[in-house]
Amino acid sequence: MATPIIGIIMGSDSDLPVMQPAADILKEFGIDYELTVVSAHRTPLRMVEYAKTARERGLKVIIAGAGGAAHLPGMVASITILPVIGVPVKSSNSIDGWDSVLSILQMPNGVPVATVALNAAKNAGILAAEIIGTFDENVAAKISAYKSSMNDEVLTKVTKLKQ
Ligand code: RP5
Repeated sequence: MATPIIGIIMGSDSDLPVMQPAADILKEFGIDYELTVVSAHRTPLRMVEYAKTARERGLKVIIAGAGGAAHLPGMVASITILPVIGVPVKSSNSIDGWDSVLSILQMPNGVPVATVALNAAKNAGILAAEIIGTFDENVAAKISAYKSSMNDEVLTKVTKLKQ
């Protein structure tokens, strides 16, 4: 089994349905990833350990999803020097997801988290792949093909509209 280069973590297993598209798109691009639950509040020591060892274990990017008082992406970013992509998860009891968005987005100067849209785990996966594509031409080619096919799909629809 190859060494994962992307870490996908989430605050709870209840986040998995939202976070799964990140894993799916990485699989499509042929990028090895790991996926697990790490909670900033319920397993804080595991979170510290995960973030402290992530780079030495070979990870290049961390995708972190959480909902509510979503401190996981920011706390992980405060510990590791790897780029962290935050996915605000709309949890069932949340105030339309604004709690998750603002908890992840409003980071202090010096500790960035690249925050994607609410529940936008697929975009987090694509962004992570694009970071890998800066030094891996194979991955870069797959992302180019993906973008071309999106473009073609829209143009096909436009052509049909004209008929
Ligand atoms: C957050 O609380 C998790 O990321 C999840 O989005 C939310 C609810 O978690 P559970 O109560 O379903 O475990 O920490």
